[in-house]
Amino acid sequence: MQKKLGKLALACAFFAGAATSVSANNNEWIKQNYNAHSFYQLQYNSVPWRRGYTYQVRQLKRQVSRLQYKNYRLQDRLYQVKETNQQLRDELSSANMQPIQLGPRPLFLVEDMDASPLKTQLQQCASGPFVKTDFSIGHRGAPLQFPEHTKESYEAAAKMGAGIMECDVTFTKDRELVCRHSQSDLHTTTNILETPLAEKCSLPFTPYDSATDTLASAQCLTSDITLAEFKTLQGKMDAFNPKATTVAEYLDGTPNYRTDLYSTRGTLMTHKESIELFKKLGVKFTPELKAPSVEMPYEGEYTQEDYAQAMINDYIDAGVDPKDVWVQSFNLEDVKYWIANEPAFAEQAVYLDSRVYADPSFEASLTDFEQLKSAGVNIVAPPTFALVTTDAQNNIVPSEYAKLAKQAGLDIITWTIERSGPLTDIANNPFYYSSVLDAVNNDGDMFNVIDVLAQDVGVIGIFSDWPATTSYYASCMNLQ
Ligand SMILES: [Ca+2]
Ligand SMILES: [Ca+2]
Repeated sequence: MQKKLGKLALACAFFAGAATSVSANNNEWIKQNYNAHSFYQLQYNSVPWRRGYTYQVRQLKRQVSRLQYKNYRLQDRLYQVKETNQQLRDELSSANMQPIQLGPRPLFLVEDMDASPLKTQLQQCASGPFVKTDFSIGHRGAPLQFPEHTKESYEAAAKMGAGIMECDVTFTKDRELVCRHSQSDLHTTTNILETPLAEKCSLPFTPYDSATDTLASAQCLTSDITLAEFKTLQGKMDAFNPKATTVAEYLDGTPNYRTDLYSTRGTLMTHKESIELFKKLGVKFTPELKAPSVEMPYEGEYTQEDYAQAMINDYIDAGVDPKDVWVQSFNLEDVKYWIANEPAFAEQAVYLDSRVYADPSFEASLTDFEQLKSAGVNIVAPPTFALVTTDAQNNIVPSEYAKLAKQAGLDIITWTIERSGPLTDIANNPFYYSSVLDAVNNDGDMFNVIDVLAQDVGVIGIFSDWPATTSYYASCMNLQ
């Protein structure tokens, strides 16, 4: 633009110069002929000069008008560029490309690490840049602080750079799919017991009985209520007080390392709504088909296959690319159903492996993993403890499970980081670290586990209750 205006100025200067020189010649001619000619003659004789003058002025005007036109075109182009720029800004400000915010926790954990080259490396990433990554999976959203499977929890996880988000899928009385970790957890994850819908619960609230030391209980299933009723509930932190004598006490059980600070508006979501929200947030999808808490076929006709298919149908209906979806199930039969019936979605279906804690006789073997692989399973996902162990020097190293699964050509995803509370107190909540308890005694040790999972085990993603932590690591190490 400036270049063009410069040219215009140059052109004007050139023609102004030409005009001055014509004018000088003209004056000379007038001087030479003044005495010999009448004013009339002078006027007559000056006509060729005037003609030349007029011609040049006309040329100059044409040039100016051409430049003005070019200028107009450039202005138009500039406007278009500005408009495109604004569109890009709009896209950037949509969550899809939104700069992520990791908050203070990841650095708090880094500073808490024992001295090591890894600590030094992670410290050097303190000021970013941080980017969204598929390595960082929002486990039910960001339930370390936000009520799980709520809009607010998902939005928080996306803000923290989770590239993939989880909706655990179950169904209501009218067979609508909704996001809940279990078909049977409304009494601990929502305010249902405080609402008129409490009377629809499978088992009503029963207070703690100190005489017999019988713990407080209730059971409210998503299939106890309709979708419309489900949508009237409010999400809360998943917890209950087993010694409660009132509903209010029962609901008030959040562990002290979590918080109720964000429980004031937990918006419940259907599976379909989660798909639309995740699209808007620019994150990918990892729905888990939860085992039903009711007998299947439900009401004698809704089969497990219907249910497994319904979950896939929601992605097909929403026009989601199967490459952006990692369907999960603990039930190998569900995975096999997808392999047989929805091969595009089965390509990256995740078999959640509970055998490592639910089956005392289970021992990882190459044969077992090869059988899974040849059945069409491409990704296994055991809990973190199954993938790591300690060596003679108490270093965290890959487990046999990890080595054999990789050897069989399986990809590995694992769960769940940030679900154990303070690691200084890990003995009281050891599940996820049970194989490396001797190597874990402060919060910063979490990064040592993440590092071994990422670099030595080679997991493709980690579920986290606070995705900022895994996002920080992934950005620092340039993981995709
Ligand atoms: Ca899950
Ligand atoms: Ca330590």
